[in-house]
Order: sequence, then structure tokens, then C-alpha cells
Amino acid sequence: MKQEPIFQPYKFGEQQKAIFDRDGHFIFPNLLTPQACERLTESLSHIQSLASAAVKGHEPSRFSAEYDEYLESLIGHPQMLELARKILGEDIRYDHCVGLNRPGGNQGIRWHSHGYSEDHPSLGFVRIFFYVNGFDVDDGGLKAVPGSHLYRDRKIHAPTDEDLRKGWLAGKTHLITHAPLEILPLSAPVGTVALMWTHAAHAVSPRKPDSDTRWCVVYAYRNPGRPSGARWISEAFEQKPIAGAEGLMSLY
Ligand SMILES: O=C(O)CCC(=O)C(=O)O
Ligand SMILES: [Fe+2]
Repeated sequence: MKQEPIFQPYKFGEQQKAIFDRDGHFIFPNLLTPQACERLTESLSHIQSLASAAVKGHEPSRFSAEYDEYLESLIGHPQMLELARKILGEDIRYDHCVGLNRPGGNQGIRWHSHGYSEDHPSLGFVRIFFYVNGFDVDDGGLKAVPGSHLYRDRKIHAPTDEDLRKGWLAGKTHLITHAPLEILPLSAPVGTVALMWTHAAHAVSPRKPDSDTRWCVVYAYRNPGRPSGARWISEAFEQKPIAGAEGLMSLY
């Protein structure tokens, strides 16, 4: 069955890939089609409605594609896989699909990084965030540190910007440009897709109490070859036939 497009036309050639590899993140403003935004908002509202009855260990927010058919269908969507392969090359696996809805008053998330294959840097792990209704700086907004991913440190942690500056960031420079590493608050219009290498330092500012819910979902893909701590897939889901995702659901 032919799937509706999810992305508007875009360019992610050598130049854009080099920027992504230098910064550790890459923003596509307005990439999602209005139709995809509508479907995603429905699906993410559905995920949100299931939150209060969540089963511990198989939460709708952490196993989102297992609770919603549309979210499931995007795992193997041709445009999703085309983008994932532009980043990672041909040999990829699906890793996780996590709902990241942040209602007004949500506390955001502290500075952190994620790990994968520290001993074998040629194996990549990318998060593809769909910021369906976008976000403003300081309102459920993603922040990043360009260049931090190049350190491949899976254990970056800090509660505040100040703590990160005084701690992990102190004295560190970009391994390619040699500029001092700095925090970069991002903003994202409706329909933004953001890419992030797994080792990039990132945080999310609190959602303002009067703001509406920030609708967001992340799809993660990786080159197989190492175990993955964030691989949240139930056994049944791993076995489930999903159009386009044949061969992508296993660990290796
Ligand atoms: O909510 C966000 O925008 C980012 C969440 C996050 O840190 C992650 O999915 O790794
Ligand atoms: Fe994260």
C-alpha cells in the first residue's frame, strides 16, 4: 500500500550532512506536511490519553509505535528510511519510537547524552525528532551543544546550563573548529524535524504553564553491531510484520 508523504521536498546532500556531522544536530523547519502534522497530532493525543493507565515496563510513551497504528506505519515509511539511510548508510535497524509530549508546566529534561558503540565510532545512532507543533526558545525547547557529540561521551549529565558550563563544558573546544563549546538554545516552527547524533549533549527547557501541549515523537535508528540500551521493543512487536520495516526490527 502506498503511504502518504510525510515530508515536504528537502535537501540533505553532502553539504548538509557535513554540517550535521560538525554540529551533532540538524534542523529542518516545516519539513512535515500539514497532513502528517494532523495525523501525528491525533496519534500523539491518543498516546497522551493512554498515559494514566500505563503498564509499568510497557508504557505507551516509551513504546509508542506499539500503541498506535499510524506511528507504527512510520517506522518503515519510505521517506523515513530514505532519510535514515542518508544519515547512516544502507545497513540500519530501528531502535525506538518514544512519545515526547510536554503539556503546559512540564519540567523539560536536564542536560544529558546517550550512548552507543563508544568502542567502534563508525557505528552510528541517530534520533529523528518530529516537533509537530514546534517550540520556542525556553518553552519546551530543545538545547544543544554543537560539537559535543564528537567526544562520544555517553555520560554527560548536568541539572542546569550553569552546571554544564562549570562542569563538562569547562575548557572543552570543538574537535574540528577548535572554538570553545557553547550551549545553543534552539527554536522550531510547526512541522520541524530535528536530527541528533546520540552522543550530543542536549536538554529541554520547561514548558510554560500557560502553553499548550508540545506534540513530539522521536524515531531512532542505528547501524547494527552493538547492544543498545534504548532499544525499547517488545518481543511480540519485534516479530510483527510491518510494511517497509522488514529486516529492521532485530538488534543485529
Ligand atoms: O523532549 C525532547 O525534545 C527531547 C527528549 C530527549 O532527550 C530524547 O528523546 O532523547
Ligand atoms: Fe535525550
